[in-house]
Amino acid sequence: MNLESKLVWMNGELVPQEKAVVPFLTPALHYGTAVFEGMRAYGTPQGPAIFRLKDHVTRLFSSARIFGFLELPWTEEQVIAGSKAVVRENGFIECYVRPLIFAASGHMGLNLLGITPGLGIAAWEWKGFVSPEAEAKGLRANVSSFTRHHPNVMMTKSKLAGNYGNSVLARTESARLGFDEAIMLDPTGLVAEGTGENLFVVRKNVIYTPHRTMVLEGLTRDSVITIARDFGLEVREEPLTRDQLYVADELFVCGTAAEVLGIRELDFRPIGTGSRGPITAKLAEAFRRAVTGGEKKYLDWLDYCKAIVAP
Ligand code: PPE
Repeated sequence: MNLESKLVWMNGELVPQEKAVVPFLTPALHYGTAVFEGMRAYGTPQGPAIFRLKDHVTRLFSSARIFGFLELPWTEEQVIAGSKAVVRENGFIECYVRPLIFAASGHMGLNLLGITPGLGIAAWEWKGFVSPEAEAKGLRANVSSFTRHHPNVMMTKSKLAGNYGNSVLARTESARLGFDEAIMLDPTGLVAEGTGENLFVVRKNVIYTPHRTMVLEGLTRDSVITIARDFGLEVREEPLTRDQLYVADELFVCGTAAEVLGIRELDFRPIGTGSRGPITAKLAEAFRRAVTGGEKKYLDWLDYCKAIVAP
């Protein structure tokens, strides 16, 4: 079972988990009017550190601005401090950290005016995002029958809770069909992303990924692009079609929860050799070294929580 935070940061203070509850008539629960972040703390030689914490918190505030939560009573610095406190005070070394700004009270109308926002930060140990077999060999995926949001329908650059109905439709369908993950196409039919990850193609030693226009600007995506270019690999952001995925040498997805995962099969077509490819493996290993403090040049991606590591 996943270990969850005993202490949750609610509206500026750490409270026991039993007190971090919201009433049934919380607008966010009914309308998906909440924005969130997903980040991870990793064990490093300096104790637990949250990977790209500042960038995640900046994206949380961007999500709030995009959605229209305009006046928030918290600063980015408070959320940074609160996130570190949740990791530290719960005694976590490695965990997933989830800040969420939500429509807490005011009224039940479809309007943010007059709504009071709430902010909670919790964490849990999120192991086994996929089976060990899928992690080692690569995922089996399908192209979803559901289309990724058009950016003028839902705000795809915002991690809006309501957006995730789209991902849940696709992921549930995929699971019921017996796959590990779904790849979503955008409203023009071009490749967008996974349900909770960005997507990459490797072909003839060049790495391709869809441009940022239609997808979430993933921080893992950004980190992987940096790592790949530092290896001297060419990375191109350009439109990709479904059939380009079928003829890839390698495919992989990446995100905070997923980290870097190969795709070994798409729509029943084996990709490349039908196993996780060598460039994917190299990037996944380098990413792992970066997040755990094993790569000097990426140390500034780490924000230490200053917990004492058990001997
Ligand atoms: N696209 C989507 C739609 C998405 O939700 C995520 C993160 C990404 C791309 C990758 O972004 P980043 O984490 O910054 O590299 N998805 C979050 C929630 C996933 C879940 O299963 O829940 C995450 O990975 O935390």
